[in-house]
Amino acid sequence: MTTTLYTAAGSVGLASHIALEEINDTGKLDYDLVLLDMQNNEHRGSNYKAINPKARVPSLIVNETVLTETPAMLVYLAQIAPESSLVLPDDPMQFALIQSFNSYLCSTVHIAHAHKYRGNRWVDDEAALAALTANVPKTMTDCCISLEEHFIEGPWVMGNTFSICDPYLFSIAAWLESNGVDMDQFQKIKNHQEIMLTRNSVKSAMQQLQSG
Ligand SMILES: N[C@@H](CCC(=O)N[C@@H](CS)C(=O)NCC(=O)O)C(=O)O
Repeated sequence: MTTTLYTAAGSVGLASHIALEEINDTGKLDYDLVLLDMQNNEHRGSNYKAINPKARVPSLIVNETVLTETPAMLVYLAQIAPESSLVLPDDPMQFALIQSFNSYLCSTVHIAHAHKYRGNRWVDDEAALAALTANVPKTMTDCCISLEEHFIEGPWVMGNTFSICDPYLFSIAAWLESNGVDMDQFQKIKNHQEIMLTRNSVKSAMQQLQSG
């Protein structure tokens, strides 16, 4: 089996990258990492669009299959490595809660963040674009309130057990300060960032991004 992750520094690809490193801790999966230069729009070039026509990162290529969308990639990685820290719960409701959290990150929090840098996906008009961007600190703060009050149990998202929610939250939490969120209001997210930074998988992924 060949596995390749296409990702970029500062992107949500970090979630799947950390997940791959979690699996590597058990010595079970070799994978190739391809870092795209998003600042120079490499993800919009014809080479990458031949792989992922959506021109977004990440993409996970397993043999001939191209898998996109972070929640799907995380579940796939957990399913192929049940002996790793990513193991999925057998209980249907526990698994549904994991899906619920990751769906919220994908469909709501990531989109609220995209309004800051990619607002022209939604509006062309300059005044509308400025209004959309100006609202980002508020919408992202609202998302964080929801994460803290309704989702994150602590210390890990699902309580005492690490799960595929944790690399995802860590990747998105890295954007919060630049989105104008006052992190002092969100102690659970801050604690989560701290414990994630102690994991080998996170250290290793971040080192690869820095030296890439
Ligand atoms: N729903 C996708 C979102 C992927 C996505 O939008 N990635 C951003 C980077 S965080 C991207 O590729 N942006 C490039 C662009 O909009 O041009 C996922 O969860 O994987």
